[in-house]
Amino acid sequence: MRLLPALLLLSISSLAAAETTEFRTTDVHPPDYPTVRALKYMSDYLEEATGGRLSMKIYSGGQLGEEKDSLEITIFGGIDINRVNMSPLNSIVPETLVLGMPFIFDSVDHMRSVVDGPIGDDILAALEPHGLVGLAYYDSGARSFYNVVRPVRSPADLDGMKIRVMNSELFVEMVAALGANPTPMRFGEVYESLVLGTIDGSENNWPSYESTRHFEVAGFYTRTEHSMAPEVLVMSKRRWDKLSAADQAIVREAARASVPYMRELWDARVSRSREKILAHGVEVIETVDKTPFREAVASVYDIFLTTPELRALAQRIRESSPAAGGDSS
Ligand code: GTR
Repeated sequence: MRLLPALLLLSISSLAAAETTEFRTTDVHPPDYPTVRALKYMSDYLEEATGGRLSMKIYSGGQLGEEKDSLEITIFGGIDINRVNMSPLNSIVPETLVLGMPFIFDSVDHMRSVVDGPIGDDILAALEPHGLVGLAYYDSGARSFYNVVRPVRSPADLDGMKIRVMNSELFVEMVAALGANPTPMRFGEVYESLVLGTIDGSENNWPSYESTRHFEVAGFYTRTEHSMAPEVLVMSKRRWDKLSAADQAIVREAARASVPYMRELWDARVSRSREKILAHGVEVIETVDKTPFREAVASVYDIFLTTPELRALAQRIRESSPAAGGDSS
């Protein structure tokens, strides 16, 4: 008689222990890319911290769709964790625009200190009312222009070129302001479009330009470094709300723990990608006068920073720049 409750308890607790959760996770990059390796690190961390109860099933290479589409699925709860660039979030969460603004950061270090500080936290918190919980920022370095036509040394060289951009109005206007024809397109379609001549060029950081083999087709790369829109790791709020407070804390901790690992991989990958690109014979314009580019795109600040809150966020970033003697608070 007295055994029964004890047995019942035992079976309930072993059931709970056996119940494992694998978060459905997506990334457009291939398995060896720094973001995907960092997701694996996060999954291992989760697994270890919970004795195997929580982990992540990672679908890399855009198997669950390209960023704009997979973000919508994440908001509706069909994907649990999504690693995307901030830019496809621009139309959903206005605060994310600020991080992609042209030339807003002085350097990668400046960008990292901003996303690591209170400004970064405020922007992650702004995702929540839109159905996404911001877990951490990953790195994306600086984005620069590349094309199949000619070396770009000034905005005039971009004149009339068809340049692929991410699904973000900010990038559309930025490229238009430089005199080129912006073409929003999914990341996975760019290689073929360069080969077919549907577009003349695109813009991205060294690792993405290399991993996608765009450098084999588009042989002119100019270090304009016009945007440092970072990557972000988001979780579906629907999924998040079903977790216990303790598990939410573990998920946040695992995401944060993966950031230094990601940055280490990122820095190494930037150097390796660069070497590979140079060895292939790409004409890299290393030093370019950024002033005419900066001046040409200044108008996008007025187009997109339409509220006092957005302008204040941008100003906080500018004031935190090492050149302005700031600290990212
Ligand atoms: C990469 C970024 C991807 C995606 C891609 C693109 O640098 O890591 O998340 O945004 O650029 O241009 O679509």
